[in-house]
Amino acid sequence: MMHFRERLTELEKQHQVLVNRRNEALTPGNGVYSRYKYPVLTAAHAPLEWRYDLNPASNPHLMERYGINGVFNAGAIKWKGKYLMMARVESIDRKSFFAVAESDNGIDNFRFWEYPSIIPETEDPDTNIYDIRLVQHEDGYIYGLFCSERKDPSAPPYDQSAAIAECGIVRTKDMKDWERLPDLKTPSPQQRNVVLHPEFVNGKYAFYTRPQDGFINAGTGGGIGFGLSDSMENPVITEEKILDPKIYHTVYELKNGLGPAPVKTAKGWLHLAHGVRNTAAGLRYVLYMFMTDLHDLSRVTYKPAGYFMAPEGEERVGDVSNVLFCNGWIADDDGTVYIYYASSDTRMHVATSTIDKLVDYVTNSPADGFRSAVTVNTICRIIDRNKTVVSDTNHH
Ligand code: M1P
Repeated sequence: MMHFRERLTELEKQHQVLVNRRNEALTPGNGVYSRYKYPVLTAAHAPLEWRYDLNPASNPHLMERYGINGVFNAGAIKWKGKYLMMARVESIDRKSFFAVAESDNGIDNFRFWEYPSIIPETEDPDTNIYDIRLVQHEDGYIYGLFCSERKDPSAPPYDQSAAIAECGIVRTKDMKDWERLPDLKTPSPQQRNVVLHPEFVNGKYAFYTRPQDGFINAGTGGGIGFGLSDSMENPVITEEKILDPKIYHTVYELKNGLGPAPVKTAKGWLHLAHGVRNTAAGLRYVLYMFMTDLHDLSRVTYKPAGYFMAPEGEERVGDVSNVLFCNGWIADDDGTVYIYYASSDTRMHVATSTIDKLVDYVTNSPADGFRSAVTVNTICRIIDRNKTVVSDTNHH
């Protein structure tokens, strides 16, 4: 049997190999973004100090004492020159919490900070917290909006899964000390995927919401909503306007939700969202993009047909298979965009693009025609146009 010291050396070696592994872009890709060979953050990236009692006296077999089940759905921000992900870390007890991992280049060598983030509770403690969206607001704070889940107090005793999802809010100036604010109040009984807009709108705080009737089912809710609140200390939205509804026979037929906070470009606000449809194999989550007007934030100006990214290869398999989810991206000063997406509620990946490419993709890709005949027509027009391109190319 391996001795304590040998086991520790082996565990440390494997951990170092993992966190030091260089990532590489996969080519040629689809021209819109590049996927990367390796996931950027996984359960195995969690420091050994979180999982093991490293004292040979109290843990002679060097057993894992508190395992990590998954690392996914991370918020992201560039902070003091480093690329930070604030991941949803799920331990073996099914509880999620947040932990920051940082990298110098945004594509590899992500390392968790020494301790997970300490998120204060409200008077009504959250049972579970997840899916934080980080926003550097123009008021000077970094806000984190996340899903706070509690047991539904009105559920009968035989129903142990009914829950209520609400939007929890924290803020910080240093990414370390988090101040908890009251949960957001909206006209909807439940909320998930709530995102703060980075700028004031008519002196108010603007939110993207996702009203829903039930914990899983959006019911009469669904769609990405938009609403305003006078303050963050008493966050209340009295009116929610749906800016991007769920639509029959699309990739966002069952429900949808905004991903990270939108990125401002000369042509409009770039949005990344997830769309969900039901299948015989369960729910399928894909990512899609759209753009909103610079002055009327609730007006969608461009929206390409279908998905931007869907689960591929090993991304398709995990705790909740067939899911891509994104709640963090970083638009860098040089125009590079780092899209941090999770696959199957299990691990984090990165895809890179640029503002120019994403604006080109969103503004020049054909919109959804909602019927097979329109899709065929769109593809025929692309073929027709390519005939002239091909004869021109041959001519030269
Ligand atoms: O399991 C897939 C996702 O399901 C929920 O997302 P939504 O509210 O849009 O359905 C969330 O629990 C999310 O964390 C999870 O990845």
